[in-house]
Amino acid sequence: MRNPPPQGIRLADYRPPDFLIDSVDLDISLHRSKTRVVSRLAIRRNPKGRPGAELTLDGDGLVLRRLLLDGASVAAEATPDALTLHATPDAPFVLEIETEVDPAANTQLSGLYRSGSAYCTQCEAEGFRRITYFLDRPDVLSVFTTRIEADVAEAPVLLGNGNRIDAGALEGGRHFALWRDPFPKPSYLFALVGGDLSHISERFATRSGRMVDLAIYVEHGKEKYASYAMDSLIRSMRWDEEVFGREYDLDVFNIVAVSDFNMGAMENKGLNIFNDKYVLASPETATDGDYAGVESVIAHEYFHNWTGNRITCRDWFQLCLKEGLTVFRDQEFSADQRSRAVKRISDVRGLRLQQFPEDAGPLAHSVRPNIYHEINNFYTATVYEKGAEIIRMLKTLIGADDFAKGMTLYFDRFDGTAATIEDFLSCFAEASGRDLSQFSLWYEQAGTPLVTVESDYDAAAKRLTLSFEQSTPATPGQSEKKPFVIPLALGLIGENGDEIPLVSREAGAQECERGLIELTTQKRVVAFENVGSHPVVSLLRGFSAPVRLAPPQAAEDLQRLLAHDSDPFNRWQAAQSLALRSIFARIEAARGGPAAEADGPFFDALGRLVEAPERDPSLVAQALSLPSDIDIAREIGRDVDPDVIFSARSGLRRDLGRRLSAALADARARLVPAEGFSPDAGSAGRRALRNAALDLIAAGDPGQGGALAERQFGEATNMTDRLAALSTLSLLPGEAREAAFEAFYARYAGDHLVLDKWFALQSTIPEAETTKRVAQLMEHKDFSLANPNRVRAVVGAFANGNPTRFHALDGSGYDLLASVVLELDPKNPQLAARLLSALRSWRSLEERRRKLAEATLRRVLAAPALSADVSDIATRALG
Ligand code: 0A1
Ligand code: ZN
Repeated sequence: MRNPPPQGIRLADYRPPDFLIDSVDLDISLHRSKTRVVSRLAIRRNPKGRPGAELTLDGDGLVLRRLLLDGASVAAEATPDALTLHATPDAPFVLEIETEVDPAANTQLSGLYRSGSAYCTQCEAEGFRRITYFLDRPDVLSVFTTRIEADVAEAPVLLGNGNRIDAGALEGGRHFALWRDPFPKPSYLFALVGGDLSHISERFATRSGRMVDLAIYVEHGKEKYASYAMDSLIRSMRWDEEVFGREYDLDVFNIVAVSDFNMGAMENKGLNIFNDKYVLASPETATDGDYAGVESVIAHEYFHNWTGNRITCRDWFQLCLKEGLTVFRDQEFSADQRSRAVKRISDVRGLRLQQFPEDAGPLAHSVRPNIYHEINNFYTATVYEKGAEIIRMLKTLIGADDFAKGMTLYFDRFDGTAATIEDFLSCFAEASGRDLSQFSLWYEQAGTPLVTVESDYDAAAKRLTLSFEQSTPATPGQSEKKPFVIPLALGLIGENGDEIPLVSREAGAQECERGLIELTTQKRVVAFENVGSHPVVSLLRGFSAPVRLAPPQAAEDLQRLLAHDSDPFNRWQAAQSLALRSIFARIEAARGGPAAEADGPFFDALGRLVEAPERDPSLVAQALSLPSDIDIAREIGRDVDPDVIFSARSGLRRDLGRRLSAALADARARLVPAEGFSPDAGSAGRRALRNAALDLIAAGDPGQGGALAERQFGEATNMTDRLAALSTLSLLPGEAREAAFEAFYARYAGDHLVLDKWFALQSTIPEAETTKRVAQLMEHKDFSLANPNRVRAVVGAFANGNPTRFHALDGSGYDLLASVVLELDPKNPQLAARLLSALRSWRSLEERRRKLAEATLRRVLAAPALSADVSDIATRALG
C-alpha cells in the first residue's frame, strides 16, 4: 500500500507537471485475477515544467511487465509505487507500459475491482495508478481511447468512457469493444465496466438537437427498479439546459449500478458508476427518502459533466470547486422538482448534523484545505455541503442575475481546463463588479462563525436597533480568524403577525431594506425606523449563511415566528428552537435545577399546525420532528452526556404525543393514502406526516401506538409506510417487535438494499442489549465486511445513530468500533477511516466517556501496519 509523505502534501507546494500526456491508448484484457493492461502514452515536456526533469509516473501496488520507449526497450526504475525514467528524452515520445492487475483480490474498491460478477473501476481520487503507471493528477488532461477485451460469456457488456467506435468477436470466446472519449480528461475520470448486465434505455434530444442514447445497466431482473433513475436523469438533463444553459456533449450516457461501492456514485465521463442504492427504487422496496436520494445523486453525477469534467480541478485542494458547486446545483434541482422549503430544511438538517460537528472538532478543515496526508479523507461534509453553502451565499450576495453571468463566464473561460477557486471567483468578481477577496475567506478559514444579535426597541422613537457581532472559534492550525462576509437575511414580524416594512438610513440601506444585512466587520449596528409595534426579528431566513446564532430567542418570540413568519424555513426553525428550549429545561430540572417551564403553549402551537388542513403536510411533519440527540449534543457543545440527552428528549416526545394524541389521530385519518403509489413530493409529504404522527402517538401511548404500528406494518403497500411502522415498533421492546423484524427479513431476504434497512434499524435501537445484538448481526449469514453498504448499515448506523449505546459507559460501543476498524483496515482502508471518524466529537463528551474515547483512538493508532487513511484520521482526531 502507498505511503504518503510524512510531512503531508501542501497547496503552497503546487507545481505544474513537468510532463503532459496528450493521449492515452489503453488495451485492457479482462481476467478475474490476471488482467493485462497495456498503456501507450504520448508524452511531451510541459513548457511550464522544470527543464531537464526526469519523468516519474505514479503507481500503487503495480508490477511492471514490459516497458518500451518509442518502440524500443528502455532502462527505468520501477517500484510498486513509481516508475522513473532516469534519462527522459527532451522531444515528445511514446511510452508503452504493460502491467498486470488482480481485480478479484482488490478489496479496497479503488482501481479495477469486481463487484458481484462484474468488473468495474473507481479512479477518484488516486485509483488509476492502481491500474497502470501514470501522471495521476487532475491537471494532466488526456484524450483516452480504451480497448476492452473479455470472455463473451463472462462479460457480454463492455463499457468505457466516451463513444463506442468499434466492437467485435475474437477467437477463443473472447470479444472486444473500443471506446473513445474526445474530451481531454484527468485519469480520475477514467472508467470501464465489463459484465453480464441488463439495461433499460431511452433517447434524449438535447435542445440543439443532438440525440443521446441513455442507458442504465443493472443486474438481470432489476431493470424494473431503474425507471425512476432514468426519469431523474432525463429531468436533470433538461433542467441543466434550462437553468444553467448546459447541454450534454457525447452520443451516449451510461450509468451502471454496482452493489460494492465505497461512496454514493462517480461521475466518470459518459460512464457514471453508482452505488446501486442510488439507482434502484420501487414502491415496495424504497422509501420516499430513497427516491429523493436517487433523484439527487443521479442529478449530482450528471451535473458533474460540466462542473467537474468539462472544467476540472487543478489539484485536490480545489476539490470543493467541483463538489461544492455540484452539490449546490443538485440542491437547486431537487428544490425545483419538489418543495423548495422542505428541501432547504432537510439540507440544513444534514449540514448541522454532519458538517457543524466536523467544523467544531479536531477534524475541522477549511473548505479548501491547505494540507492533506490522505486525500480520500477529504471527501467531507465540509468540502461538499459547506462548499455548497458558499455558492449559495455568493448568489445571495451578488444576486441571481450576476450569479448567472458569472457562471456563464466560468463555463466559457475555463472549459477544457483544470481550474482553481481563484479562477472561479474571478468570474463572479468580474460579472458583479464586486471585490470578492474577503468573501474568499469562506474557503480559507475553518470553523462555524457565531453571530450574536442584541436587539433594542425604542417604542417612542419607533426604532429598532440591532447590534451584530461575529466570532469564529479556533480550529486546528488556525487560532486567529478574520471577519467573514456574512449575508443575514431578515424580516420583522409585528404584534399582529404582519411583516413590518424595512426602513433604514444606514450605509448600505438598500440591501437592508431588501431584507439582507451584510455583516463584514466584527461588529455592526443597524437601525430600522418606523417600526410601529414591538417586532420580533426573523433572522437568517432560509438559513442565508452557515453560522450559529445567539442568544436564544424568547419563547413568546419563537411562538410568534412559528405562527406568522412568512419564511417557511424560520417557521420550522422556531419549532426546533422551542423544542431545544424545552429539552434544555428538562435537562436542568433533572439535574436539580428549577422546574422545566410549561410546554403547553408550544404543544398547542404544534397542535394547531397538525389540525390545519391547509398546511403543507411535509412542512408540518418537519415541524413535528424534534431535534435529534446529535443535534442536541451539538447545541450543548461540551461535557455531553448522551444518556441525559436521551431521557430529556424522550420525555418531550412522550409529553407531546400525549398532548396531541387526538389531533395526531385525526390527521392520520384525514391523510389516508390514495390508491396506488406515487413518489411525488405531495404524496410523500402526506406519508411523512402520517408517519410522524404514528411515531408521536406511540411515544405518548406505547400500547395504542404499538397496535397502530403493528397494523400499519402488516397492511402497508409501500416501503415508506412499512419501514416507518417497523421503526416505531423498534422503540417498543417485546415480542411484537421481534416478530415484525422476523417477518420483514422473511419478506425481503433476497433484496440486499432492503436488508440494509433491516440491519440499520436494529443497530439503532436505544437499549442496553443492542451492542450484543450488533455483534450478533455481524455474525449473521448476510453480513459481510466486503460490502460497504452492509458495514455502514450495521456499524455505521450504530456508531453514528445510536448515541446512548455507542457512548456506553462501559466502553463496549467504542470497543466494537475499534475492532471493526482494525479488522477492516487491511481490506478497505477508506471505509475503515470513515467509520473511525464517528469518534470525531470525542472532546465534547463528559470526562469519563472522553477518556474512554481517547484511549480507543490511541489503541487504534498504536496498531501495527495501519493504513495511511486510518492513521490520518486517528492522528488528527487526537491532535
Ligand atoms: N466524485 C464523487 C464522489 C466520489 C469520491 C471518491 C470516490 O472514491 C474514493 C468515489 C466517489 C461524487 O462527488 O459524486
Ligand atoms: Zn460530486
